[in-house]
Amino acid sequence: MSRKKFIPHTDYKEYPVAEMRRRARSFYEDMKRRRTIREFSDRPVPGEIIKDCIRTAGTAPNGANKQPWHFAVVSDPEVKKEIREAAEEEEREFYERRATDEWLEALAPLGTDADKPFLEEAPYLIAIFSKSYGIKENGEKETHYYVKESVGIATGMLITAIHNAGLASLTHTPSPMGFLNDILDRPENERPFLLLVVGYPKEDVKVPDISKKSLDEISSFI
Ligand code: IYR
Repeated sequence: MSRKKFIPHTDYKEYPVAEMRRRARSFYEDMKRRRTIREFSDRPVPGEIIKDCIRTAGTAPNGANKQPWHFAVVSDPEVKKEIREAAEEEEREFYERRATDEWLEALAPLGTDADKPFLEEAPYLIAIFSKSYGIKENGEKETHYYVKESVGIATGMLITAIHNAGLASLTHTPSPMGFLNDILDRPENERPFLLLVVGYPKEDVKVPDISKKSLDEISSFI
């Protein structure tokens, strides 16, 4: 029995080549303005904007369309405080003990340290979980495929959607992040992937003076 069911892809849009050029260039021009920031304003952001950005992330291509992700959106100040305290505990361990000298050297230009006030100041923390396996309605386990790749792609699309909406984000990875399962009450089949801090930048925020590699450095055309 075939379980294939195909429908016409009527949503596809072709643009004239000149229009494609313009779109590709202007999307690049807009994306290269994106910067990771570490100081957030506490100005509120309408929840519907965050929901639409997550809807965008949920359109990501992924292994066998299992959609192995969960986005836990935290705006409750009490929960943010708990997350900050747990993250700072891990971060202190990291900066004082776990990090190698080489790693600390690599982080020096970013000016990071174990204090993470943005975890309380920003209006939203989005904890992204990858589902290492699914659970079917009958309780049986369901294998998931290419989980890291899938969740990585969805997260990239989320970051892009947030930038496109006019907000800023920070990809934060306190390590290990197991405390997020406890605080957010997520099940055993979900692993924290990263914590995305979202909001407006604090007024006059500064960013590290670093740059991206050129096209020649990151690509080859054969
Ligand atoms: N998780 C730590 C350290 C850190 C690690 C990398 I790699 C970065 O690009 C930035 C920070 C922290 O958040 O401070």
